[in-house]
Amino acid sequence: MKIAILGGDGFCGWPASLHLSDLGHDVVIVDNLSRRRIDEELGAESLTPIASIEERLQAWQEVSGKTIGFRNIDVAQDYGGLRDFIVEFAPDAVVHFAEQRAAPYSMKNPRTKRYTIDNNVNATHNLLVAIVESCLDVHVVHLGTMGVYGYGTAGMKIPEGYLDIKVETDEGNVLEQQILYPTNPGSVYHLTKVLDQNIFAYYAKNDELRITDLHQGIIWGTHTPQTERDERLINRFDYDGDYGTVLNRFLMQAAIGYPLTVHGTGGQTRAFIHIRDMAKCIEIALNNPPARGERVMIINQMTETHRVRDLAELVAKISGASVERVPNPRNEADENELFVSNDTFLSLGLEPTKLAEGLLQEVEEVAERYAHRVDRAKIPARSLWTKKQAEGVPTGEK
Ligand code: NAD
Ligand code: USQ
Repeated sequence: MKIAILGGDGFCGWPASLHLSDLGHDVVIVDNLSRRRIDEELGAESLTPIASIEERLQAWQEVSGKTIGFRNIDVAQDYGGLRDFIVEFAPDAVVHFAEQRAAPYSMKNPRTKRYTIDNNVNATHNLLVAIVESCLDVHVVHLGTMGVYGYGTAGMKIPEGYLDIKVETDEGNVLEQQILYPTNPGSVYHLTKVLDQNIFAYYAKNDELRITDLHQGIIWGTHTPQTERDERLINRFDYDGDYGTVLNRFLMQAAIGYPLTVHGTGGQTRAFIHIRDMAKCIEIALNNPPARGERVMIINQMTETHRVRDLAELVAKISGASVERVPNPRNEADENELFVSNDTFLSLGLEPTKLAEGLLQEVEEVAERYAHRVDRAKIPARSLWTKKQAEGVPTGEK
């Protein structure tokens, strides 16, 4: 297949690109390197020393004999560039990772809120318009999030996108239909994924685009079999208070002797998936596209759920780290249950890589190896969700 990977320089996009190239697909990465610029803006680099995109691609060529193309296009701002690329490359599929993905960054200040909405919504919409304009039949595989639903429970597993409902009409008849499962986003970032969902539904209906929306849980781990093949192929490992995600942060904190930062009571339950399974899921999704004219295929891309304090206790047990409960900077429920249906990927052959001590230790070892690169001042999460939390102090940001 000819596959364009939007956001292929990122934490998920890079290992997914290598995985698909390794399988023999013709892969081109499209990325504007904005994530690397945000590293500079925050003064917080990846824990692992990631090579430049040029060096990464050169290294992949050397170790695998395969070529991955690269185009520096801002898919949110440069519509013409994106459309011309789609027409010229004529991909069978586009995997869309190219969004600002950190909830804390999206809540930092007025500028980052507006950037996250502008970037994410425009990136998604531009892609769909470009495909329609190209008149090509391209399967879009988008990375969405479990967080569109707000981690609540309605006494049932969160289904894969759609909810069967019965309503009584004004005439007193009972009408049965399926609707998108109700959303309840918990950050501006998660809100963009809710908006994406509606954009997808519209273009699947109006233009019969073939779209798969993967509602992914929190990724943990860092290596995949391909990124391990050469130091220059190493994947990004975010640990800072904005981009670091919870389990990788705990493993990094354990590695450097920093108390594990549990927000609030740690009763938050979240969905997780290992980075290797993420790449496998993308492969499976690409091999199982919806038909033209079908509604958006929504698949829950997660393999297990865990409570934050249980993860902290597990990491503390295997590493001897201490656990510290810090005031929660977010506006989120202290405690929640989470039950998620993930039947589609299991039925299509995914064999989940479940949380195991060995794998946790592997990530901790990566963190230990690069511990000298940690800036401890960047570890605390300082992005506050509400003005109330900031005691009404205006940010002064334009
Ligand atoms: P990332 O920030 O590491 O990667 C995103 C990439 O997209 C970066 O390389 C960035 O430069 C690029 N990008 C952003 N805006 C762009 C634009 N306008 N034009 C071109 N390139 C652009 O993020 P990630 O962790 O790899 O996440 C990828 C996707 O997966 C995101 O959409 C995210 O919402 C989703 N996701 C991630 C996780 C996770 O735990 N990391 C979990 C669930 C879903
Ligand atoms: N948390 C802590 N301590 C920390 C960091 C986080 O207790 O040091 C808590 C948070 O308060 C939250 C939970 O852990 O309750 C998860 O936070 P996170 O930063 O690991 O994950 P989240 O903000 O939800 O975002 C991440 C990705 C995002 C993706 C989402 C999937 O950054 O791109 O969409 O996971 S999901 O959570 O399923 O919505």
